[in-house]
Amino acid sequence: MPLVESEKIWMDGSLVDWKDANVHVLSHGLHYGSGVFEGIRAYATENGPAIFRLEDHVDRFFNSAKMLLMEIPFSNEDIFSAIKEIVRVNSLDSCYIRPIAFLGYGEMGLNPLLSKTSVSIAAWPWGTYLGEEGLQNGIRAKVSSWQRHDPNSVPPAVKCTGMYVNSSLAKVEAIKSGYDECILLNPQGEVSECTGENIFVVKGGTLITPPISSGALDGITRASIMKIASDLGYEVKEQTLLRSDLYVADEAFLTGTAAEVVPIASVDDRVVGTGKPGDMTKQLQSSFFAIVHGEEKRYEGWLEYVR
Ligand code: PPE
Repeated sequence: MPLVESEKIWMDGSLVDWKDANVHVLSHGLHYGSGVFEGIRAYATENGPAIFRLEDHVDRFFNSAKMLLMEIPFSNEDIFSAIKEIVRVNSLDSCYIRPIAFLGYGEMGLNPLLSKTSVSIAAWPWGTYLGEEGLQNGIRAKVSSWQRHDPNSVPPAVKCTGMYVNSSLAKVEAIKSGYDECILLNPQGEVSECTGENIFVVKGGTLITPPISSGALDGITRASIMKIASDLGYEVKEQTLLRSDLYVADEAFLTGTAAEVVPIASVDDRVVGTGKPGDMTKQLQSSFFAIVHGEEKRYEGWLEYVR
């Protein structure tokens, strides 16, 4: 799917035309993967576009930078308002938002401390990440032959551009072997997450997701689903999972900002449950979509209205 362009991109404090949002080929981030980013969505509501859990995304953005000792030359408040502004100026009702901070042009060589950080924020309409069919009926997943990063090589908690080579390898493996998505295990063989999503299973009525210490990103959709499920009265556990736990789960699904909430129909060709989206999955999926569209007043605190 080609990118649907919008008009303006926020770059280091100014609004520039989409086509002019360029960087130098000797930018540090391009050579060494020295960038941190976020993926955020805004959804249409009856009060105009609302950004989902903006504060949490901005906090995670700054924490990623902190872990890399990357200095962001803007305050948390500056980035928060710039994100709202970019949705507003592009007159977008619903969109995906991509803030990125990366080391720019200035010095080459591995030492990142010599380069200045550039920040940009783009927003554009982005439809269903894993396809409408997947969202409705579930996707076919495969356990990847690639492992998630060991926390002593690159911390999985950092949403850093360079570490997505690992996710891309796994994504390509999935596609080339006829699956929709890969699940990655950590070096100890525990389930961590998918290429760009967290993973959940349902077993005996309990909702289970691997702990962050298994190498998963502290997903904001993950945290939202855990809260929604517990508000609905379900038992929710963070528990280490092995790949065999996925094979015999009653239900499974993945969560992410881009992907949203997507049922998993099979893992390594083992049908999960009935192979159709399970009851809890469907209920959590529909609550999630109602909440992001502003239809559930008790979760209003998660919405940041743009107008
Ligand atoms: N794990 C990984 C590795 C990941 O990249 C994401 C988000 C998640 C879990 C879910 O986190 P959250 O969005 O806070 O619920 N992946 C982003 C990038 C996707 C892309 O293709 O680019 C996203 O969903 O925006």
